[in-house]
Amino acid sequence: MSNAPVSLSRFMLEEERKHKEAVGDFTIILEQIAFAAKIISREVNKAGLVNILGSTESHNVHGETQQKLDLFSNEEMIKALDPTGKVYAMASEEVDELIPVSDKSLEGKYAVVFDPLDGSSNIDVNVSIGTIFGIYKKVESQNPVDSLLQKGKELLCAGYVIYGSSTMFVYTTGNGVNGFTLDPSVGEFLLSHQDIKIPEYGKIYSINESNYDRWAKGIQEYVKFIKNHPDRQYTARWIGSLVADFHRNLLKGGVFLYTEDSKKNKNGKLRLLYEANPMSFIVEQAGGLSTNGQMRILDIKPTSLHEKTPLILGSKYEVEKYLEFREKYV
Ligand code: AHM
Ligand code: MG
Repeated sequence: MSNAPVSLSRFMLEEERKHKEAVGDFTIILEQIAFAAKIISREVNKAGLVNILGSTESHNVHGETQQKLDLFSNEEMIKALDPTGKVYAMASEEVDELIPVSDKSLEGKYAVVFDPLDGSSNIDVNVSIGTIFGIYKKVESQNPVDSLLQKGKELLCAGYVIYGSSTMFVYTTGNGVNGFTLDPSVGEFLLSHQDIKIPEYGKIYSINESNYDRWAKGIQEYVKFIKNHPDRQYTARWIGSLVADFHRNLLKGGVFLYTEDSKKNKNGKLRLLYEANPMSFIVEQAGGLSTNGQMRILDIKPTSLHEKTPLILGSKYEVEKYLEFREKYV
């Protein structure tokens, strides 16, 4: 019995039982995100076969409008969450404003932020992509947006799903990070990576070095230092898919950076609410660090749904070194 695989559902129920006050609402939301992830995973896997890729306007053989996978994923997330009646406010990378919810959801006690399918430039070329999400408790306010513009440190839960050589669901509720791999034969996520801890330092650095000439001196000097590190030889890895780059570095150790530059990404490229904050909560829970170069990501007070932030996260050593270099070359 003790060797029986632990499904995500069972794991979540056991976690819920640890909280006497829990009434199950939170578990329902997580279950529904996992359900949407399975559907997205199915579509991602067959994307090449059914030619689902292409513009939103294109039509399939039945004359039906085809959807891009990122819009499809967005709808799946909303369709999974809204009927629960538990989610009072939602924001997504794919939707400019607050997502309208049904009347019964107005009674909900939670707010959810998500990037339904991150790394969309990789969809057409069969490279790993992912879903990122974060869950907050609703705040008392007339304006539902206030429930979404909370600091990352208020997150109750954050997670991501990676659609790679296998599909994995990784999440934390502030009590360690656990990973579950989808067993397609039973359609269940099974516990495969218990209590994930990021190594204190790694050998991987992930940054889009094509931006080198547009970085501040401190960033350039940091990358030079990493490349010529006195104690070990680092290697560069850049998939261009945050979930995939982050997932690898979480398991192996190292640093991921999307910094500010003087031209295209004046405030970085990644979004605070549904990219930087959930990943930062996860990395801290795994023993790593996350910063924008000036402050802890989880301490930033968001001011708009889609604001961007420089994001540097990973093993403690490499992130602390980054801060040293930034301070030295102000
Ligand atoms: P997206 O939200 O439009 O998919 O863009 C975010 C992605 C991240 O997954 C990745 O880290 C980054 O963009 C890659 O950027 P670049 O194209 O500069 O390599
Ligand atoms: Mg994105």
